[in-house]
Amino acid sequence: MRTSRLVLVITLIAILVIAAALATFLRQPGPREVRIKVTEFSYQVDSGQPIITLKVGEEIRVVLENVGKHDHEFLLVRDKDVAIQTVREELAKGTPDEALDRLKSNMAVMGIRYEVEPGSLTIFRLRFTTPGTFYFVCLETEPRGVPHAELGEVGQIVVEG
Ligand SMILES: [Cu+2]
Repeated sequence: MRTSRLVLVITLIAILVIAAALATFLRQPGPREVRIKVTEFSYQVDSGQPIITLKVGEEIRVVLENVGKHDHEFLLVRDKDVAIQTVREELAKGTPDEALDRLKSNMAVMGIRYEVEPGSLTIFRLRFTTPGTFYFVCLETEPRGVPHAELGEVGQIVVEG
């Protein structure tokens, strides 16, 4: 009786040790997660300044959360002022929304443009192959008819070589 209990305990310990070793073996380190909260009219990265710093080749997982009341987006550009100015000019010309949408998608560096509705999350991954400074902007215009980036919805990405 005592021996069988000992065998049972040893067996259980062996199973636990094997399970722990297997869990360690299977655990792959995932990409670093960066959380961005967006509202009218700003981005907050990991509860701080809207700046993301990463290394060339490093992959990050971005969780973009819209805690505001309007649609927002994450549009990656090289020059934020040119992006704002371009949308301003199109608005002045009365360019329809669909055409403005296409224009914004064409402006996006590496085609990176993600929209996020109020109360929603948009999750995506980012990786850069060259160092430099980029900007993420929101060029949505509701409700004031002004690109949100002009009201402060701008963030910076620094890619270190
Ligand atoms: Cu916005």
